[in-house]
Amino acid sequence: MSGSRALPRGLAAAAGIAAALLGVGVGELAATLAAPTSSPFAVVGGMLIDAAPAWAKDTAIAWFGTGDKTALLTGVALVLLLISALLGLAERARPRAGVAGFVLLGFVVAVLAPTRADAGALAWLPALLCGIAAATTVHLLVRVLRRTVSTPPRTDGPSPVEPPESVDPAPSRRRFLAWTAASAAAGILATVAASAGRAGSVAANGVRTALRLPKPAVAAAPIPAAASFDVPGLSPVVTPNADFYRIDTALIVPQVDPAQWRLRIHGLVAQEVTLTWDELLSLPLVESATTLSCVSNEVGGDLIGNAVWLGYPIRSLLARAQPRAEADMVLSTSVDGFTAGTPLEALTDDREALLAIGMNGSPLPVEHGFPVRMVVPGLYGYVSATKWVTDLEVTRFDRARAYWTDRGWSERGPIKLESRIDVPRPNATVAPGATAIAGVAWQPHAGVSGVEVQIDEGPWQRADLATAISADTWVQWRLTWHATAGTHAIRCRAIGADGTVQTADAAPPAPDGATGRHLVTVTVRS
Ligand SMILES: Nc1nc2c(c(=O)[nH]1)N[C@H]1C(S)=C(S)[C@@H](COP(=O)(O)O)O[C@H]1N2
Ligand SMILES: [Mo]
Repeated sequence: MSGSRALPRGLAAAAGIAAALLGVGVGELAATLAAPTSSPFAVVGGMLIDAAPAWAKDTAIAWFGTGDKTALLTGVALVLLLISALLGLAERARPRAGVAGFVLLGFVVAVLAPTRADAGALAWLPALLCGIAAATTVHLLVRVLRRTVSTPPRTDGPSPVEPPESVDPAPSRRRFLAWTAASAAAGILATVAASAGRAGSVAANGVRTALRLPKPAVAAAPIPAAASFDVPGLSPVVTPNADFYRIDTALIVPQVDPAQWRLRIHGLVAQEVTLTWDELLSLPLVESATTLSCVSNEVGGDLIGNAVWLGYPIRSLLARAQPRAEADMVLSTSVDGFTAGTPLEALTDDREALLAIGMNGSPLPVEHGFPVRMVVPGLYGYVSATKWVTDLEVTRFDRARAYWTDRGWSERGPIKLESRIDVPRPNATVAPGATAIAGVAWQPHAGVSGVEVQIDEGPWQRADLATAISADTWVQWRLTWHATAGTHAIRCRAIGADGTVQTADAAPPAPDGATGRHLVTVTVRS
């Protein structure tokens, strides 16, 4: 009997999947030991992230929010499982076809890995080992599978007239299943061990915990009590670090040792400047509250937060470097290759644009840019808030392009005037009578002078505004509503410091930030 035809397809696919799992385990282990930023998953995921156009980032964030990375990696894993099942089938149809497929996959990723910005010298190794391990495994497993059906012709049979003894395939099948399960289990174990090892050896976390921030030369004024309304469910005026949204392209959070950290300021400058961590700490640091928003924040969305940052004014650093007259942009680069293009003016005017090392009284959390990031009042994060920053190139908008501007987002990204209803929650059911409607409003750098609320198609009513920390931060607002039975639509709109009314025109986040008015529908019991 001919081998392939009788081989169950399902088992061959299972062999492919088990081989891939073992390969992934080997690749992840190799990454942890030799090239932490070059896990095959991180390489493929990172390339997909970099290839994504504006609408794709927008859709991913709209669907998955800050879980966009988990969603991406899950997607990559599912595609890999599908491909490996197919390679199992290929190996069944034609010995070594699956082997070739896995070797090719590993090879392609190994060639791509060193092109990533954060690649180390051994970046190519994990993917190569992953491919070889998967190829070897699929070959061996399918060979065992073949034995479950094709048995050698019996030349020493007892008697030619007796019907050929039917070979019992059960033991070899059991052996196949055992080996397949063992390969899959070993792969999963290795992957778990590798990620645990990576999490445990996160160097930056240890250094960060031991660190004590210097006292600011200019401390932020204490947050006035009048900055906060006592309304349950209303966003706190200062967002705790643990609740602060996180958006970046890093699948593996960059680990930067402050002792090795350098910031180079160069380009169109009279004087190149290099700054070390110790030098930065010895400078007179400033504390300042600034609201940071992501351009991908939808109307009513939560990709926004307010923190008290500790850092050194970027304008003072640039004053040392002395930008040339023709310069109009600073291209900041992070260790992982992300770039942002910030108008030079926003970094040299009187706003508190900081090279920040502290966030709400502690060193920057690793995922928020430890040890050093930028924070610029009034600009969306994608054009200003580079985390893990190591390089500032003074240049021109017509000469340099940044990460997101290369992908269809606008060159300039001033944060738009917006407001959000936090209380009541969308689709809440509330009791009739006096009910608090409350939220936040912002236009960092410019400031907000008022908020108005509309119930159904009624008149716009002025809400109470809390005391703003400064024009750079969002401000809480509140209105007492005498709720009557039925379903009601609540809308809000902010009034800018200059009297501008927040627009009703709805625009999506791409290419330069969403607009429109937040609408919350509630049901009031009778
Ligand atoms: N290195 C790096 N810095 C980055 C990004 C990034 O992808 N990589 N994303 C930017 C974007 S789009 C935003 S909105 C802010 C978010 O900062 P947070 O994660 O601390 O809230 O970081 C900015 N800085
Ligand atoms: Mo963003």
